[in-house]
Amino acid sequence: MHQKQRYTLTAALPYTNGPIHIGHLAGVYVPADIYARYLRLKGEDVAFICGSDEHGVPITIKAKKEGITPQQLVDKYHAIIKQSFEEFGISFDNYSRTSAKIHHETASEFFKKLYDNDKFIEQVTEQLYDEQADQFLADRFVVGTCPKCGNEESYGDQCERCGTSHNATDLINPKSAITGAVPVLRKTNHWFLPLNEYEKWLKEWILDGHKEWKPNVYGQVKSWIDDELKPRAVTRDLDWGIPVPLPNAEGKVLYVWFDAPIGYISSTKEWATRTGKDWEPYWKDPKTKLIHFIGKDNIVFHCIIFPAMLKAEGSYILPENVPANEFLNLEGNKLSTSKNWAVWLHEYLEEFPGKQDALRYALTANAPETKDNDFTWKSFQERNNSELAGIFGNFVNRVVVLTNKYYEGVVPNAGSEKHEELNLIKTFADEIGTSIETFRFREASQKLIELARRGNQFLQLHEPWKKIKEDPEVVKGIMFTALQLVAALAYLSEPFLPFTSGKLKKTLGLSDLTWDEIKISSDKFLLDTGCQITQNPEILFPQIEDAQIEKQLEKLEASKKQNSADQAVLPAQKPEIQYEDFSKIDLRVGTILSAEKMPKAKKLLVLKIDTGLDVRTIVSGIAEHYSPEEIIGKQVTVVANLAPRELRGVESHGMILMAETPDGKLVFVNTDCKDTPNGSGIS
Ligand code: B3M
Ligand code: ZN
Repeated sequence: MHQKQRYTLTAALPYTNGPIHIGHLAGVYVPADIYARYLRLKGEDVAFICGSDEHGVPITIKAKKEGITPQQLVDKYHAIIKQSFEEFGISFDNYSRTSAKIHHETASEFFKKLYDNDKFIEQVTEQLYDEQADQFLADRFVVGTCPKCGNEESYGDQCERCGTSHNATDLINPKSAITGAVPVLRKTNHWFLPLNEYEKWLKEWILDGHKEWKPNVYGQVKSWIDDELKPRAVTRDLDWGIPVPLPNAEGKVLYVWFDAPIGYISSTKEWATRTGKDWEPYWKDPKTKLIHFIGKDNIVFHCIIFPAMLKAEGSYILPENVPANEFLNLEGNKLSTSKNWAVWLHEYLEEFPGKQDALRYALTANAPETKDNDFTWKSFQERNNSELAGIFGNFVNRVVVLTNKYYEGVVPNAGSEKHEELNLIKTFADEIGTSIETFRFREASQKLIELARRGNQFLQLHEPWKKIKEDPEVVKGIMFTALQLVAALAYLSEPFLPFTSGKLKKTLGLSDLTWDEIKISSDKFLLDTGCQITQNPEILFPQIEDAQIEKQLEKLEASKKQNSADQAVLPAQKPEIQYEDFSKIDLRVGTILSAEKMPKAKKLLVLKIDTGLDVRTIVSGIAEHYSPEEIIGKQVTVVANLAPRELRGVESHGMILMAETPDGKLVFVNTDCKDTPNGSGIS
């Protein structure tokens, strides 16, 4: 009887200040889901835990920007995120939220226990204060230069470039992200976790005890510990968050990175209550393996701060591993929520219905496991069309079609010759399993495709379609073997391609097996002789067409344009003038009567304009933006009393007003005065 190993798997709680994008999926949720699904197939006892991270300054800032309350914001994005995870097949056992009562209770109790056991230092310190906004500045309410790497856009609690976590007062040249004001220092009392007191223990636990952790994680942790750990404030002067459960703590809440990791525990409690389980073994039994799936920007919180909190509390287990991934970029640029430079999961699900596995596979095959990596729509199309459809789908389709053609879908007998390819099933089940267990999901996904490739090679080698006439008995053995390989793909693909696996198991009429039961032996097969497979197989991986990719690239192009519009640096306002100065300008409504290109001057058009006062020639630099014929009859705003000047031998008398869009197009200043005669004054 298999002795179940208990696992608590956590996936970073996404902030509910925006939807999930492919960076979150590649970095955290797809690898975590592959690992959870695999362990379940191994028959282990798995609690796969997540939930929405609903506190913290990012939430307040975004709510203000959207003109809604923080609670309305988190309600909106919690629903979108939860729904999109479900549709994408991220198989959490529980997805909770940190605004839930059970979390407020759990986090408050946790804090109170540390407080009662004198694990905090209470200090009155000088914190950054914005006198204009009349509030203290913490975390993302303040930006400044990172003391470690010089990044000038570091936040108050963390620098996104080097990952360093620091106190806001460590920032150089801090500025309020609310008003832009230079903050002053004002006294306030907070509770600090003295991380420095855990330095020796962290060195022993991680640097000596977990040398097997991924180098990108181990390296970052080592550099922090070497950089000397300092006390970290675990409370804030904010009005959105979990109130500090102490009498003299009016207007203070728990720091979001203190409460959020405790969200894993409260989500486990919520799950246990719903399923009639005991939550404690998942967090307190030393035999349980706790594994945190996160992105690299969360390493310090999951390898130093949260473990120190768990150690201080005393009754919890510590993470067995923290296999953090690096970052995913998009078409060569950093993914960015604020710049809308992202592929949003909920939009993908709408625009590519039924293609969850295509994205799961592309993000796994190209995952940023050891270094940042780039997602391109072209590579996404390639992975689906050449690998999933071209190798995996092609092999399955050939075998299913031939089985229907030769045997009306009934699995033939094994034939006299035992093909060695049957051994591939155990070999690949073991190799894929090892890759998954060591968090090498890219490698594991490529082994799955390799098994399908070997299936195609087996068919090419034996060419059953040529032998069926003169050697039907031999063909039975070939097709029997090929069918076992297809069945193995149905089982082994489940962690990576759960939707495909389900369809294929249905096509083949397969029941569920554990991972070890997949490893067939000489007398126990996956598909027995006589079994009936479907007569009309579903195409597993429809082609992704160029037009679909083009549409996505156009969407990104539009984001880029919008970004340049948002970021266009407007020229400074010109020096102030008096009304008398302005009243000298004579603006009139005019109409373009004719237009022609100025010879040898690609930018200039020679216009005849009826100004109401006269019909005059005005030369205008709009030839690269408008053709002569398209502007005849157009009403324009004319600067009528501008002194005439000669341009390329043509006397131009006046000017028409144009505006420039962020991408440099010239547009007519809107004189929508269709009932206004030429010559009417504009003021
Ligand atoms: N909300 C995710 C982030 O930093 C953060 C994770 C919390 S896990 C306890 O984007
Ligand atoms: Zn930095």
